[in-house]
Amino acid sequence: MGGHVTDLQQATIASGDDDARSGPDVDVVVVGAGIAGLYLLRRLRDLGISARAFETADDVGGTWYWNRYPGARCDVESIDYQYTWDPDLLDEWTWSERYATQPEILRYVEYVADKHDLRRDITFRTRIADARWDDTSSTWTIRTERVDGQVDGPADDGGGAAGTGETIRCRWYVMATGCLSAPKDPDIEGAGVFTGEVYVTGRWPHDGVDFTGKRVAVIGTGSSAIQSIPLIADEADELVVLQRTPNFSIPAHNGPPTADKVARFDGRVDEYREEARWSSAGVPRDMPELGALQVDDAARRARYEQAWEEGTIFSLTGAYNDLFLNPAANETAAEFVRSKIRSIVDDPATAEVLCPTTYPIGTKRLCLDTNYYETFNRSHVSLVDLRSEPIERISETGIDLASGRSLTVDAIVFATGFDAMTGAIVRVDIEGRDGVALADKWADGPQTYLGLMTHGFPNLFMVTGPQSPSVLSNMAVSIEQHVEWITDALVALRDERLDVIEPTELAERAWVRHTNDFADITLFPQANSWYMGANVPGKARVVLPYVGGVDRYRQACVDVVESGYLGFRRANSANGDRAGDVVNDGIIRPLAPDVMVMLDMMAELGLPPLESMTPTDARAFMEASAAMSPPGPEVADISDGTYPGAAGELAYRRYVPHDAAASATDALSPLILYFHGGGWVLGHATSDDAFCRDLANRTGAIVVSVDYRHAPEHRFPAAHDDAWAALEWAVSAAQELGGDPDRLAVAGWSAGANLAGHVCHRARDEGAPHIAAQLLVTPVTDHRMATPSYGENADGYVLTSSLMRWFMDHYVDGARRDDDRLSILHAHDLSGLPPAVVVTAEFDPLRDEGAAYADALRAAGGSATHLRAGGQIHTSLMAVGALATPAEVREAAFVEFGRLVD
Ligand code: N01
Repeated sequence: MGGHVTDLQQATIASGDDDARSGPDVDVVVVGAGIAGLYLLRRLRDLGISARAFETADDVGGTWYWNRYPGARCDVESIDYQYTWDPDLLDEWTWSERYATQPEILRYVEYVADKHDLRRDITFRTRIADARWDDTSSTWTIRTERVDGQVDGPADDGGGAAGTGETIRCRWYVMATGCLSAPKDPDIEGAGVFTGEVYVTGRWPHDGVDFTGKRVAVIGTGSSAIQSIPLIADEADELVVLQRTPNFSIPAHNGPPTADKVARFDGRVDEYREEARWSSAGVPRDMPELGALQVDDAARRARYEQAWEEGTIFSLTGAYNDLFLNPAANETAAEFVRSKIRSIVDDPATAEVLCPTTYPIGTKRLCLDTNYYETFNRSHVSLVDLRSEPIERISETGIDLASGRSLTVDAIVFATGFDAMTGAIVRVDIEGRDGVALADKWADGPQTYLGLMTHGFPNLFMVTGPQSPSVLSNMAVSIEQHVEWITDALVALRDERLDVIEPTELAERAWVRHTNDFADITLFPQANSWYMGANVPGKARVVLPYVGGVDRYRQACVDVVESGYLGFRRANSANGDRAGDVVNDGIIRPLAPDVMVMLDMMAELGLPPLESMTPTDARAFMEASAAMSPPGPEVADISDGTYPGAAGELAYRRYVPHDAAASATDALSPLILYFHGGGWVLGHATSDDAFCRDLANRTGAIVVSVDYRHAPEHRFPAAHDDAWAALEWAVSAAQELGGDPDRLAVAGWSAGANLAGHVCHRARDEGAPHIAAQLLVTPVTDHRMATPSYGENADGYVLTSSLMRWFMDHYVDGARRDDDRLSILHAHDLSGLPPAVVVTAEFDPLRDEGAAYADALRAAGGSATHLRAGGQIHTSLMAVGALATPAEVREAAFVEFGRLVD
C-alpha cells in the first residue's frame, strides 16, 4: 500500500512536504464492515481515495452479523431500511416481509458486498489494538490484532484470542463501529459459574440453538428479549423471564408491506427518499398538528387504536405532537398501551408487572413484537419481577433470587443490552493530540461536534456518533448522510489542497450544549435508558443521541458546509507552524433549541409581519396568539381595577403571590409596578399575564400591571405621562393594594421597560417617590436604532428592526426621539437612579442598547446587574411555561430583583 499514491496524497505532495512525500500507507482506515463501513468503502473508492477496512468478524454485516438470536428483525420497515446509493438494488432485491429477518438482511448486505467487490478492501478477523495521532506528520498510526480461533464478539469485547497484526499509517481514521455493537458486561454476580448453556443475544451461535425439552431463563426485557421470547417459548419446556424494568411494546403486524406504504413509495421512489432524508426520524410520515390534550378521550383512543394497528415504532409516539414534551400528554399514550397489555394478558397480576409505569413512553426505545404479551398466557412461561424479587446470584444450576427461591434451568439467555453509542468507540485505545485518550476526554460523557468529530482528535470521524440522531432515526438514512458528509469533507479538503480537519473547542462546546439543552426540553432524561447511558453502571448519565430530529440535524450539517466549514480548523499537514491553517470558528446553532423550534413553527405558518398590518389588526393578531399561550403559574389572588391615568381612567391588574396569602398577616408585601411591552402600540394591563404571575410568586411582591395609552391614537409622551401617573397612584394606593409604599419597585419589558426606566429618572428629578429597584427586561433605551445588534438581528427573531421602526414611527416623531424621557440612555444625568437589574437577549435588536444602559448606570455610580440571556430572543423571557430555556435567566433576574426590593 505504501507505494500507492492517490489523488488526495498527490495534493499534499504537490505542497512539497517531505513527511507527506513518504506518505501514509493508506488514505483512510475504516473500522467496521457493517452497513456504514461498506458504503464508505464504495464511496471512497469512487472518489479515488484509498482505504482499508478492518473487521473482527469473519464476514460483512456488522450488527446483522452478530445479532442472530431467534426472532431478530429490523424494527424499521424494509422499504425504509435499505441502501439508496445503488438505485439498481431496488430491482435486484425483493424483501419477503414488511419487517425483514436478520438472515435476510445479512444476505442483502452480503449481496451488496459481492456486487461491489468490497471484500477486497476488508481485512477480517482483525480488531484495532490502538490508534495514535501524530501531530508532526498529521497521520494516525493504527495497530491491529488478528483474532485467531473462535470469533464470538465484536471488535472490542475480547472475542477470540489475539494474534500479531500490523501497523498502518493513515491520514484519516473512521469509526464505522455501530451504535449497539459493544455488549454490556454481565453485571450479575456469579455470571461465570453457571454450568449449563449460556447465550448472549448479541453474540448468538451461528448454527442456532435448539431449546427443545429445556428449561430456559431469559434475563432482560428489551427489544432483543421481546423479539426472542415468543420463539424460545415455542421450543422450551419451561421458560422463565426475569424482568427488571418492563418495556412498552406494540405489535409489528408483520406480513407484506402495507398498501399505504406501497402507495407512498411505488412510482415515486426518489421523492420518497428525499422526504425520508428531510423527515424527523428518517422515515416519511405525516407530522401531527395536534397535541394529545387538544382532543377528547374518544378521539384520542381512536387515534391510538389506529397507531396500534399501524404497527411501527413511530406510529404511536408520533400520534400527537407533544408526546415527547408534555408528561400529561405522554401519559395518555402510555396508559393506552397499558390498557392493551391488561386486555391481552390473562393473569391480572402478571399484566400489572408487565405494565411500565416508571418512565414516559418512547423515552426507552419502543419495541415491536409478535405475540410477546400473549406468550405470558402460555402455561409453561412465567415472569419474575426483579423489582420485588431481585437476582442474588447466578449459581452452578441456575439463578438464586433474593426471596430465597432458586430457579433451576438448563440454559440462560442474557438479553441485557449494550454499552450503547460510546462503548464501541472508547473501548478502542484511541489517543489524540498530546497523548490524550478519548476514553478520558469522554469520561463525563461524549463531547463531539455534530456527532462526527471530536476536538483534539484531528482527522478522526465517527459514523452515527453520539450527539447525532443515530439510534433515534432510521439508521439506514443516518448512515448514508454521515458517509456522504465525511467523504464530501475529504473531497473539499482535496479541492482546497488541505488534508487536516478538526472541530474547534468553541464549536464543540456549543454543540454539546445544544444537544443537552434539546434533550432537556423533552422527556428523554426522565428514563434510565441506554439513550442516557443509564444502563451501564458507572457510565456518565447524559443523553447520547441528538433528539432534534434528522431534518434539523441534516440542515445543521449542510449549513456548516455552506458557511465554509463553520466550527472547523482545516490545515495542510505540510504547514508545520499552523500559520496557513484555515480556522472558521463559530457556533452552528446558537439559538436555544426551544426558541429555534418555535421560530421554525412560526416560519412554517408563514405569518405576515406585524408591521405589514394596521395597528388594529396587529392588536387582534396578538390577542389571538396570546390565547394559545400557557396560562402561567397560579397566584393567590388576581383582581382588576382602574387607576387615574394622565388623561382618564386606565385599567390595572393586581397579582398577589402565593407567599403573601400564606403569611396572612397584616404585614405588607413589596409592591412592583409593572409596565407591559408592545412598542407603545400593542398590549394592555393583562398582556404579560404569565410573566407577572411568575414575577409575583418568585419575588413575593404584589405586582400591579398597569395599562397606558397607546399609539398611534396617543403619541409621545402619552404613554410616558400615564406611566408617571401610575407611579403616583401606586404610592398613594399602595396600602390598599396590600403593598408597602417604602418597598416600591418598577419593572417592565421592552417599551414597558423604557417607561419603567423613565419613571425612575423623573422620581429622582422630583425627589420622590422613592423607588427601591428597577427591573428592565430587554429595554428600549436608545432612539437611534443603530447598534450592531440592530444589524445582526435585523430579521427573523420576532422583534425585527423593521418592526421596531414601525413601533417608533407610530409613537414618536423623528424630531422628538432624542427626548430624555424616551432615549433614557442619552439622558443628561444617569446618576442617583435606583439599583437596576437589566436583562438582555442575545438575538434581539435591543441587546446592545440594554447592555449600554447597564454600563452607563454603573459608570454614573449606580448599581446595575446585567444578565445576558444567551440563545434567547426579545420575546423569550415572556414565554413563561411555553419556553423552558429562558427560565434560568428569568429566575436569576427575579431573585436579584426580589433581593433589591425586599
Ligand atoms: O437491550 P436493552 P436490547 N439484571 O438495553 C435488562 C436495538 N435492537 O439488546 O431496563 C437484570 O434494550 C434491562 O433492564 P433495565 C434497539 O434499538 C434493535 O434488548 O436496565 N436485568 C433490559 O430489560 C434496542 O433498543 C433491534 O432495568 C438487566 C434488558 O436487560 C437496542 O438494540 C432488535 C440487567 C436490556 O435491554 C437494545 O436492545 C434488538 C441486570 N443486571 C435490539 N442488565 C432491531 O429491531 C440489563 N438488564 C433492529
